[in-house]
Amino acid sequence: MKIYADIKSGNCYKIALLCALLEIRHQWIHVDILKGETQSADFLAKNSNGKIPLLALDSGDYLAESNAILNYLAQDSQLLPADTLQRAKVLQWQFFEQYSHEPFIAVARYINLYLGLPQERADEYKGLQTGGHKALSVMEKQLSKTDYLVGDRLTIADISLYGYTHVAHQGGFDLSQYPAILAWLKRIKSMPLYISMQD
Ligand SMILES: N[C@@H](CCC(=O)N[C@@H](CS)C(=O)NCC(=O)O)C(=O)O
Repeated sequence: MKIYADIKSGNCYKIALLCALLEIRHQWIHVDILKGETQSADFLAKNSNGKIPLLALDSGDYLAESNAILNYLAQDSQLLPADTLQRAKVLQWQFFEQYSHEPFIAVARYINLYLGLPQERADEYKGLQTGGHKALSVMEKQLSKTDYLVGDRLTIADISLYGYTHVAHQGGFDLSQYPAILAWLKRIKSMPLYISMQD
């Protein structure tokens, strides 16, 4: 299978991390967002939404949306619980990630890291901090009670939220006020087969 992606994007890195942990063989095809490669006719023919990550299966099918890709690739693995309620809780965190976490933390990081915090987006950047901290507080509350977001084992819910949380400082978020999140980040980083964004 092929994965169209950019390792610096948290949404794409989630897939790289899952593939590393589950030792899933794949071909990684770098796509440069800033050069407009997601908007080329060739790429839009694969994903009309013009976004990475995109999984291209050997069957000729394509699958977009990072969390859908995680669910697909993690099927029948220990990273996706078999129990219906536990599985729904994984989805609960993944929907939370897309609606209450990523739109603040990933966007603040994009404005700062990719765009170099231009003056005309400074107010927007500042506004994103409130929503980002709210999401981090929700995670902190859960992680003060359990080692992982869904119980006592790593699941793809953790991989989804790890993607942008571990680089949240690049969006101006100081994680030192979230001890449970810091301990969780450390726990994930020490997993056998873990790879970093730099890898
Ligand atoms: N909800 C999507 C978001 C994907 C997304 O926003 N991808 C960004 C990179 S992180 C992208 O491809 N942007 C390029 C563009 O919009 O042209 C997911 O989780 O995969």
